[in-house]
Amino acid sequence: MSNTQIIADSFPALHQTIGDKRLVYLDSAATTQKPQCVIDAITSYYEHDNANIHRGVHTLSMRATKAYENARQSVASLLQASRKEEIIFVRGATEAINLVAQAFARPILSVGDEILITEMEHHSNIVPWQLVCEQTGASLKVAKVNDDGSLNIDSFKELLTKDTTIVAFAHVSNAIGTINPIREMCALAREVGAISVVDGAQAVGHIPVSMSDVDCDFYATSGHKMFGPTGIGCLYGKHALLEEMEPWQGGGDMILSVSFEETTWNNVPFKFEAGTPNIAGAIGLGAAVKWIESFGYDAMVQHEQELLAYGRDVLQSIEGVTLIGASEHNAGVIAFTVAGVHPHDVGTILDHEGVAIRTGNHCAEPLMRRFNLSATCRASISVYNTSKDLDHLGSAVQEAIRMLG
Ligand code: C6P
Repeated sequence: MSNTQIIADSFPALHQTIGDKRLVYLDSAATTQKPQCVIDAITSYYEHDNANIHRGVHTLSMRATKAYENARQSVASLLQASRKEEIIFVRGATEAINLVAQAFARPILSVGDEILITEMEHHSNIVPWQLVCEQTGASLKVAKVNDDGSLNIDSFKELLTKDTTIVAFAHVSNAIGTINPIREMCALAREVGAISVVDGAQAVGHIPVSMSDVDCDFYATSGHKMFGPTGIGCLYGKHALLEEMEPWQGGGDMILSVSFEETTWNNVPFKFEAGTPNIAGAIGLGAAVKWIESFGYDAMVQHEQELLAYGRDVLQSIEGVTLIGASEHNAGVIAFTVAGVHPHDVGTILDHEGVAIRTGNHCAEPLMRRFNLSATCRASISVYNTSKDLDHLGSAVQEAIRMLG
């Protein structure tokens, strides 16, 4: 049995048929499948340790608190944060970016300030900034994307000025897979005194990321895109910045003391975790981190890069298929169109063949417009995929062309 087969075996949802066809799951950019150890960690929490955290003196509460805080430590180690207090549990990358926009950016922005993003952002890294611009009078600037899907770094540099207060960009584009040079981009932001916010939703489940190396100010992740459960993610923030910030939501656990006259805040990170958090989600995420570590990023990158090259070849050899934004530095995302067949129809026919891909604008409408498209097909790869999956994708696309092209 090949290594990849052993890996695929630990993801129970992959072992099913769609109609009479083997499931070929190529939609990991939307959400990854979950390894058995993550499912077991969540089940075990509910079966044995279910209790609220940070509040109880009883055994279950102490066990739950320990597991939740261990998960924070695991994420901090994976991201090479300098301390675990720099990790705030949130619902996902969307909530992480909104937290920064409202709790960090909103109080410091005013008319004349600029927020720089790029054309390849997910709506989650556009709309929170538009909201905060409306609230403060700051303005939004957008760096261009090249025809091959890479960032136009000259455009990025040109738009960085003394007025730039915040620079927010994806580590990896969800729609086309471009890996951005985030270390260089954060350094450029620092040169003009701007704060960097990296949307890492599509990175951590595929490539190693080190906060100490990248030296960004904030970094957002989604647990469900890194083999963890939905409804949990993390915001990394530099400790000094988190200390300065006011909380963004009020409630239990985020306070030290409350009176009608004066309320004082709890320490970082609890100041940003009002209310009962997603305890089971955090524990599941902790298990996902351990799974990533045991697999190892070297093996992950090698496997996904081989499959990316293979998948591009498979699709490019089909007449009528055009790859979109297939840059050199790309994670395992293949965006494509099929001449004469709408992406949604391609997706439907592929589903009949057991192949799961995503079609549409991928919550990146401005990027679609940049390529004069309204939608694309997107096949996204993870560690459990094989070259056979990509062969299957190729035959299913040929079937779509035969039926509708
Ligand atoms: N992209 C996709 O199919 P949430 O929904 O909060 O977990 O993540 C939002 C998000 C933010 N940034 C990037 C780069 C993303 O890819 C996503 C989620 C999914 O591409 C669902 S739209």
